[in-house]
Amino acid sequence: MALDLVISGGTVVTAEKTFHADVGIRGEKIVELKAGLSGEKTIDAAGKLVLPGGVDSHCHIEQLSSMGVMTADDFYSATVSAAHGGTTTVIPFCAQHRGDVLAEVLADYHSRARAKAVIDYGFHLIIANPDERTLQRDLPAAIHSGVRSFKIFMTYERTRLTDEQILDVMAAARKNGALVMVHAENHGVISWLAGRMVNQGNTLPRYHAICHTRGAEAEAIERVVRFAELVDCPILIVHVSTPEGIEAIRQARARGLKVFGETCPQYLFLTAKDIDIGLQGALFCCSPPPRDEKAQEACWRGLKDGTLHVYSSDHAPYGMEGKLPKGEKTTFKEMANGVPGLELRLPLLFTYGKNRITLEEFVNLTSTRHAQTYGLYPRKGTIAVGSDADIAIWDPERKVTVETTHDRTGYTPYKGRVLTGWPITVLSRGEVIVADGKLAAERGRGQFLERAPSPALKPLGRDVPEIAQLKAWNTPLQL
Ligand code: DUC
Ligand code: ZN
Ligand code: ZN
Repeated sequence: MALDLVISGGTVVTAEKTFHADVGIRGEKIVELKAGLSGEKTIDAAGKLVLPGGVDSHCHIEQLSSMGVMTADDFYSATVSAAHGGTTTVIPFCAQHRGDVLAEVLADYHSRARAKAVIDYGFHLIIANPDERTLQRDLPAAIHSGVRSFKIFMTYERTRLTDEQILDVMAAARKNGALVMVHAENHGVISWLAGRMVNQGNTLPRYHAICHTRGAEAEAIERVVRFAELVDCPILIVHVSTPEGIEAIRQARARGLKVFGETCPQYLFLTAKDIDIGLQGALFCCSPPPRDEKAQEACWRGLKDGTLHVYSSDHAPYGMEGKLPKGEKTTFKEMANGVPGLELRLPLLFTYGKNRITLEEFVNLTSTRHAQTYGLYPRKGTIAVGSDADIAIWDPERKVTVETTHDRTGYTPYKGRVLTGWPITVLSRGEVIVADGKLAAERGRGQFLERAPSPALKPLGRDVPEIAQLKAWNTPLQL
């Protein structure tokens, strides 16, 4: 049967290897990978890199924050922005707030995303209300419907869970085969310092970075690792920002535990100095905050040695109303937390990673590992026969001076940077959705991805001494 489309003459890069081949596409799938293919249509990729589309496993889209602020992006604008940056799959969050019924939250996100997304998407959950119904009924049902991961918070007044609730949620994840993603920062440290700062009249955004201490991150990671060990539940620590936090993950892994780490562009490319520009620093505030050059180096090292497993955007897009709701009177405690990053995640790493990571590592960190970790591989995250034809064709020499992006925040923290290397043509399931920088995708064409249990996330089957003792007494712990 004839091929519908051939991407010819390019250099294909996967997480394993770089090779010359044409990519033959029929319908939505890659069906051949070899030289000399011909098809109904051809895209000439001579001199270009042919990479799997990015998979962004941490982004907030059309989500209400715990403080009641809606993201500037909806499922249309966010996915359009992602596509322009070479990302073809997103996994945003369905956020349960205290008092919310999880099943209703999930249904609501499904209906909004279905109507608007231009690229494929899965979902994680945010669990803020782990009541009986959530734990026994809605969470297992969601997991079995392909939403196989959820995030919990150790800080934020309105979303944080108690230690007992964290253990409950981990037990539900363990029983039903899901991954727990953790926002690990010590709540007491942050709120104690923040209270003192505001009382002293220190209200500018720069004090946000003071309150979210390095130690607060490391302490929470160390604590939650012990919980995960007790329940024998794999976890992924999101948005890791400090050498101390990375070291805590490294040590957990050295003890053989399944503890994964994630970092984001803001921890590689921004520092706390970006926040220290008066009130406008709010535009650079996220949690945890960007740190310093030493922390950036630690993040690069963590990515290189695998302690940090994935590189995601943590796109949390808020416009000026979310950032400065009270104008000049806004204190750092009232700003919406987060920075946009969906579109520039890949071009930033491509540019600044040149002398640090290989092209294969680039693909692994931006695409393949996400698909593997979150149960989408090999449908997503690679260029292989049988995979979805989700492909970004990169011009490695294209220079772009960052001015604006396609999201709706109205700003980018990376304005003025000169990036080298850009995805010029992007395909999703065989369809060109960005052609030489121009959108060619219809609203609502993106599909929901029911995710499989990830083989990487099987529990270890290793008990802490107390759980082993219970088993020896024939009175095992009931999760
Ligand atoms: N955590 C996130 O993951 N994103 C934005 C803000 C936050 O605290
Ligand atoms: Zn978080
Ligand atoms: Zn986030």
